[in-house]
Amino acid sequence: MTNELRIAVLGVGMMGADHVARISSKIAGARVAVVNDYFTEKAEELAASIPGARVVNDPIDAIADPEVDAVLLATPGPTHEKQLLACLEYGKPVMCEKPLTTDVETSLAVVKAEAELGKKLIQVGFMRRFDNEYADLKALIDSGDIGRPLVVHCAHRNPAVPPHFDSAMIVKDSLVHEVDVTRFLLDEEITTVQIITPSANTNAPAGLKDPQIAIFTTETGRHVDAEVFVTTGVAYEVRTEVVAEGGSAMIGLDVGLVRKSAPGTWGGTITPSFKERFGQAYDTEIQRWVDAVRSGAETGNYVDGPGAWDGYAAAAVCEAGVKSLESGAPVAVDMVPRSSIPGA
Ligand code: ISE
Repeated sequence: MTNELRIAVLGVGMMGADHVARISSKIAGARVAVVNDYFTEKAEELAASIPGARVVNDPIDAIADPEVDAVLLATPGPTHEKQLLACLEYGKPVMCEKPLTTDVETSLAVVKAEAELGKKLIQVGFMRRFDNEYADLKALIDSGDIGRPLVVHCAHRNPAVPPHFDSAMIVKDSLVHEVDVTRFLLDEEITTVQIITPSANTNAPAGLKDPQIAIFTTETGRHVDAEVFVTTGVAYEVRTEVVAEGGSAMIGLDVGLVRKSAPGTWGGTITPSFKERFGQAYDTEIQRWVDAVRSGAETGNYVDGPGAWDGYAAAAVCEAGVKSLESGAPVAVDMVPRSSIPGA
């Protein structure tokens, strides 16, 4: 494709608006052609600030629009199934912010619909795979230099979350990234999940089970633990340590510049949110997606990164996680084998 990719951005809340700004200022070979949001005024205000962008009020009309080449979905999760199926129906490549859909059954239906089409059109926005530090860690593991990984320790801390965030959302919205990181780094599926809830943070909203400690077991019996703590009141922190047979490696120290100054103090800055911590990852993710879509007609491949299957696997692990949250016991992940869906 020689022309710029014309993207429809559906949903312009925090993430969608961030992607609109990114596409308009940093991404080569693409522009925002259409903006859609449930709140029309918000869409109109944003479109007015982007040369050549217009508002289409109905999300399915935006997907079907003949002057739209690809779709970026940053709409609420419950709308994804219908919108993804529409993207498949109209043959539009789509970058879908997580979750793929909000439950396992509909995620599987989307995987099957894409497989039947025989074309990979869906990419899921698990952006950590594009973060330079995670990419380095993955390359180190794949090089074999530290031997076979046996254990992974993850820490995932948010300073605060919106008021509607409940205990299950800690699993589906936050822990889900550790699920994807585990599958990405270890290249195998997660088979059981246990979630332990220690004494809750007294500064968290009443009833919120925060922090949570998740334990995953993988197909070959490897162990992953993840501390997810979303009301620390401090900063955004994401760390991963891999312990292998021939050494260990850690990313996410997030130290940046360390300043020493009189009278005898030292320190640096703290990262406020995922928008800053993973800014580079989002930029790389969207640029690589745009490049893949632009060359898709020749290569037959419209994704460069996690696809619908990865979204389904994450949904299945999170469903087991939510069950474990209620019982505290390990819960087996219920997933169909990938080989049962030709083309998935
Ligand atoms: C948020 O929705 C994200 O996706 C962030 O990456 C994650 O770190 C945060 O915990 C979630 O709430």
